[in-house]
Amino acid sequence: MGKKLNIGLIGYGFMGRAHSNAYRKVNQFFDVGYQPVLKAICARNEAKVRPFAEQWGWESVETDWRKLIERKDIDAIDIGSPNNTHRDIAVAAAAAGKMVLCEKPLAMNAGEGLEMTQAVEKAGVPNMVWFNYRRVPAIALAKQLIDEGRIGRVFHYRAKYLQDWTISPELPQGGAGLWRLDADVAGSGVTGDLLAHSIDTAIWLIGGVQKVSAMTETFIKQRAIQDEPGKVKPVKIDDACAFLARFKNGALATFESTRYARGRKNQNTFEVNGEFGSIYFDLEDAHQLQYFNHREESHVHGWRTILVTDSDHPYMKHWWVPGCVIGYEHTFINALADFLQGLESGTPVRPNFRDALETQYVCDAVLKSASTESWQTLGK
Ligand code: SOE
Repeated sequence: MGKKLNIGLIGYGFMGRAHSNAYRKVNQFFDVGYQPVLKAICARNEAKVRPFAEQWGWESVETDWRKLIERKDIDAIDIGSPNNTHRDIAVAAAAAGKMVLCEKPLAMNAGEGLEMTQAVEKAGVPNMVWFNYRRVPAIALAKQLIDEGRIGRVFHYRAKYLQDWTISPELPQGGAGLWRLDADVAGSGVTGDLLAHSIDTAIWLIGGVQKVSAMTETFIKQRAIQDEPGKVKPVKIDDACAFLARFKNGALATFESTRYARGRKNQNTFEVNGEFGSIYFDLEDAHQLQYFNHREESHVHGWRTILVTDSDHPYMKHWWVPGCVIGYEHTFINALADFLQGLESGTPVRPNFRDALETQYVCDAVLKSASTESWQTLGK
């Protein structure tokens, strides 16, 4: 089963479940030289974290992340807690010589992200950011098709990330699940939470971003505070954001994200238009990739739908027989397998903190562009 790797996970919310599931399943499906051990789960609320530990098979519980980091029996710290905790935990974990895995977005802002990146690089510890959508087989196939030169020079990239769960003005901000609506905890709204995914995917597929011009809107200006009945607080997050971008290679892009698109639950799409073809992906049909090949004879031109479930498609040989689709949770298992394979092979996994910092710089530039109504140019 490989070398044991003792994990200390911080956070038991949505991502705590997704990561716990990945630690439990990875060795069942991937032949990797490391075996994660669910050593300790950490969260401030002991009454809630204890049953979580029991449900998922965590061996022990901590209520203070500093104690978790001090423990000699922990090899890797996994940060699945809200964004305003990422920096302090990652910097302390790296200083203690632990491997660090961190949920997206890397940080509240690029300043914090830089500190975190410098900390893991100085300590020389393996690190990864859970941009799980890179591990959707169809998105990994899109990367393969682009890298194989099948669509040639890329002219356009068009990304959308749409949800609808915050439309009600009655929805409070802060606390479990709803910390994403509180700028003091999340750093930003859809830009950090959703567009960070789209930007990470875009940089991976197309390359670096040169400049951006953005607009944002906060539709509901104040909300009640979940954990403080009777109190309201101004809403400081961006509810929606749209921006234009120019990539360093000259391609043009549009990105749009909102939590106010009635009927769209988690629609994460992109289209790439190149000289010889185009590619389209929609997370709500995650097992498919649309591909148009202009180099075919013109009488058979047309978009084709590739069912990305064959054993020669990315990741799929580890799962079921062709035609049997995998889902959201598998993207985390695939990501973890890549992290462990990186440890084994000595070729570190991507995206690492440095990659996620690049995305963070784009997020910061987008927010600055929106607040100053100006184009923002990214550094080299
Ligand atoms: C927000 O609703 C959210 O849970 C994001 O935080 C995740 O990163 C995204 O994958 C799904 O939506």
